[in-house]
Order: sequence, then structure tokens, then C-alpha cells
Amino acid sequence: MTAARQRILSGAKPTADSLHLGNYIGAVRQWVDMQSQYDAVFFIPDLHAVTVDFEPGELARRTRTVAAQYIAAGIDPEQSIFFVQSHVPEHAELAWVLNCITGFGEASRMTQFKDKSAKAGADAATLGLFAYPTLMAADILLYQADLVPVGEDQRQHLELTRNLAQRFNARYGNVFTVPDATILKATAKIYDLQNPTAKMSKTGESPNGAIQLLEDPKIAAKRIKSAVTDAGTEIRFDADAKPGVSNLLTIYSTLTGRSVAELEEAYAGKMYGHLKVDLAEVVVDFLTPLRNRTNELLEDPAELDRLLARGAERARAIASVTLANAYDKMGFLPRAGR
Ligand code: ATP
Ligand code: LTN
Repeated sequence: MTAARQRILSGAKPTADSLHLGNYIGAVRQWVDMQSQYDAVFFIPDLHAVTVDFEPGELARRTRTVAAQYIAAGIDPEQSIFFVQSHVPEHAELAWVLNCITGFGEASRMTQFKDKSAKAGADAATLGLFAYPTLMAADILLYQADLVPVGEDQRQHLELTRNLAQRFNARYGNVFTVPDATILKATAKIYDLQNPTAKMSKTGESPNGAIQLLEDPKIAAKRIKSAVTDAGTEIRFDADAKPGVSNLLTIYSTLTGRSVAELEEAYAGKMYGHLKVDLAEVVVDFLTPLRNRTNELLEDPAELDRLLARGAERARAIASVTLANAYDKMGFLPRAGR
């Protein structure tokens, strides 16, 4: 008998009009690489997107756009289970159970909550934002995920998820797999082009700091060419002394597969301008087909919705079994039909 494949699970929120190059290099690209070796579950955490200010008129469109971008980037909705969180009600149901075994103090220590609630102000911060990490734990535990590839910023949420799984199992009986975080490599962090010590983000200060996967590649090329570089002239990777050039080298290397050492050698004695002109071309070549494919997929929203509905069905087949098992262990009166 062959051992079952390990399951991985991850997701990116539909909180902007487009994913950016940081999301692609730091997350989606690595998910695409992993989906053939693992039993993969990818989803769009739209219930998480409404824990902060959001535009009701934009949510559905942004959710479809993220879905199209995942597929255009190489997530295969047949091979992987691919769906929208709000289509699988078990997420909210298990989150409630987890809320009831999470300490108030424990949730208060989550740094993302502290940061976001400080930004929103005490009155604007909601119970939903407070419960963000337990909903995330539910996302993971429902599918008995072994590995969760996420950025460093999510490490604490993963630690909470592990604690909750162990606590539930000890208190009510063994239901959940205790997942491991796979913190994606530090080199996977892409920085803001205008402020190369801050991460490239959907909410950065300058629009020129981020490359949006859906924008006109000509604009992306301009942004690369106007990226802030460092004092000196040498093209060399040194994250501390040369954060701007190092960031460009990381992007160049990940998009072409050429090592940073090889690029340093190729650009020895050349000027920053050479690097930027060449990288702008690399970025345009990368973005153009991705953008075209995304737009093609968006032209047929019914097909996209069909793929997502099929994904939600597959997801529910797993999630409903885990939830029923958890309810059973807790002693709820069995529901008819379960
Ligand atoms: P943003 O800060 O841009 O709003 P995010 O981190 O809040 O993004 P998601 O959209 O859910 O939230 O992120 C999806 C994935 O992309 C996460 O795994 C996150 O770690 C990763 N990611 C986001 N920005 C970068 C970046 N600049 N470099 C590398 N990975 C990133
Ligand atoms: N919080 C994550 C998004 C997210 C997620 C998850 C990631 C929600 N649920 C479950 C992995 C597993 C983020 O902000 N990147």
C-alpha cells in the first residue's frame, strides 16, 4: 500500500483589484509548484476579507478576479481543490466551536489583531477581526491539512491553530491533524519598489511601489525603471546595504530561474540602468500572458463560477465529515441526515 500524500492548504484574501508580484512570488508560484506533489487545497478567504472595511459592491468581482488569477498562474482546479470560503458553511460552524475553546487573553495576544485594531481604532475593530485567527484555524483543521505554506506574518496564527487542535483533541477526543507551518523562504519576500525595506503590499504608500499582476505591462515596466536603487553603482546582492538592487535581483532571479550569483556576474561592471531595462522586459514578458489569460477567464464568469461551485462541492465532502466528527465528540444531538 502506498502512503497517502500529505495535504497542503492555503489562501489569499480578495481584498484588492489584483494580486501583486509579492503575492505571486511569495505565495501563488510556490503553491503551483507544490500542487503536483501534495494533495492540495486552495481557497479564497472571503469571510476573512470582511473583517476589515470592504466595499460590498466590489467583493464578488474581486473574488472572481483572484480566482481567475490563481488559475492563470497555474493552479489547476481539477488537480487541486479550489473554492471560495463562504460557499462552504462548515468554516463558520467550526470557527464557532473553536471560539469556545480559545481564551480571551490568548486571542488578545495575536499581533495581527493588535496591529489592525490599532489602525482601525477601538470602535471600528470588530468581533470578527478578533476572531480572524479562529476562523483561519477552522479553514485549516476542517481539511486535516498537514502543511500550511504561508508567509512569516502568519506564523503566530499557525501556532494558535496547532494549540487549538491539540486542545480539542485532548478535551473531546481525537479529531484534528495538528498541522505544521511551512514558512516560505525569506528570499520569497518581495519589497516595495519605492521603499525597499517595506514589503510590497496591496496597501503600500505609493502606487509605484507595487507591480499589480493585472495592470498594463507598460506601466509595470515604468515602475521597474523608476524603482528606488541604492547609493553606489555596483550590482550586487546585499539586503542590508543595497535593499533596492537586491530586491530587483530577487525578482529577476525568481522570474527567470537564473541564480542571483549568475546575474551578479552577468551585470558586473554594468550600471543600474542596464539591470532595470532588462528586468522591465522580463517583467513584461511574464505579465503579458498572465494578464491575457486572466482576462480571458474573466470574460466567462459563468464558467469560473461553475469551477468554484464544483470546488466547493469537493471541499464540503471533506469538511462536513470533519465537522460532524467534531460535533459528535462534543456530544451534540445528532442532526438528521448526518
Ligand atoms: P498584502 O499585504 O499585500 O495585503 P497580505 O499578506 O495581507 O497581502 P494575502 O493577500 O492573504 O495577504 O496574502 C497572500 C499571500 O501572499 C500570503 O501568503 C502572504 O504572505 C504573501 N505575500 C504578501 N505580500 C508579499 C510580499 N511582498 N512578498 C512575499 N509574499 C507576500
Ligand atoms: N490569513 C492569511 C489568509 C488565510 C489563510 C487561511 C492562509 C486565511 N485562512 C488558512 C492559510 C491557511 C493571510 O493573510 N495571508
